[in-house]
Amino acid sequence: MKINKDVKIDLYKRMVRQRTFEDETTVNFASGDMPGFLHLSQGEDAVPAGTCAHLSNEDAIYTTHRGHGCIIAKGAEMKPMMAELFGRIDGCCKGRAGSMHFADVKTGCMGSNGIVGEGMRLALGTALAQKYNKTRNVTLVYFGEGATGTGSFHESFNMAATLKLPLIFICNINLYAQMTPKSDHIAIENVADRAAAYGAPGVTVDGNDVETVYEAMDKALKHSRSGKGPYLIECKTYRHHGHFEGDPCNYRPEGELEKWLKKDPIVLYEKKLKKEGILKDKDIKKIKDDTLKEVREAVEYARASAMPEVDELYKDIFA
Ligand SMILES: Cc1ncc(C[n+]2csc(CCOP(=O)(O)OP(=O)(O)O)c2C)c(N)n1
Repeated sequence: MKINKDVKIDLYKRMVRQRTFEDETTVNFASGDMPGFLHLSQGEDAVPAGTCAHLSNEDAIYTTHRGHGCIIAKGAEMKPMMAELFGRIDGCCKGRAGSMHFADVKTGCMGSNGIVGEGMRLALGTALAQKYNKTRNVTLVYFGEGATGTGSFHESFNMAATLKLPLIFICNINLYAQMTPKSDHIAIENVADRAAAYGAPGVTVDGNDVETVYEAMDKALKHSRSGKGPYLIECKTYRHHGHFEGDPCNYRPEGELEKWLKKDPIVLYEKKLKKEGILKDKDIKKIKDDTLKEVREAVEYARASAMPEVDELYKDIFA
């Protein structure tokens, strides 16, 4: 597949936006000003970038407790996202959702989810609506390998395949479910093999190579948009930070992080784009500087936003 220059720059920018947002989040969380729990995805940045670059606001995504990157790559604005992380009233969910339950419906970000595997059941509903309304839109659901052991994964995949729903399953293999290594809870090498059990295609790709992810997503979209049902893309990658911010990571073998840092998807792509003459050092610096400015403005916006009043707790409740 030939990827044009504009798409390549777009893929790079999507990764830098995710990384910069999360790096600044790390700093603000460490200062103690941000409440709650944080699960970050630095290192996995190529997966949201390569998949979301194909989508419009009418396509939907569901993410996990580690969902900031996907939501940024899908196009949500940084200011309401950062305000949400600070628990403020100007947050995208009025400060009620925090990091693990972000939603931004206008950009198709239908919800993150702190319950492992549960995004898949919700995604099934959106995909069913898309098919029923003959929209040709798709739904993506992101999850880690830990979630592939849940009943939700098997039930949702089976139902999506039986009903031929436009649902694309994106599995981020980051080698751990919390602190448990993949080989301790999954007996097969590639979880993509499981798609065959439901009569759907499944592929395994290098999740640190953004163009490879982009190409895999192109094939998945052709399949799912044409009414053939679900598709599974397994992306092999690594999270640079711990399971949560503050995790001492003492379950990682020595040298593992360093090995993966050499395969940092942003660094690899910078090298490629420079070699191809698409970006020069000064272009890269400008993209990074502009993004950092935007993120820092989002932090200022969030800090200046008010805390929600207590009566906010009783609004927008469906019962
Ligand atoms: C139903 C449920 N069981 C257990 C947990 C506790 N828990 C939080 S994250 C996690 C591991 C998830 O691993 P994975 O799906 O691989 O995603 P990753 O954290 O690696 O992105 C677990 C077990 C939970 N949140 N929900």
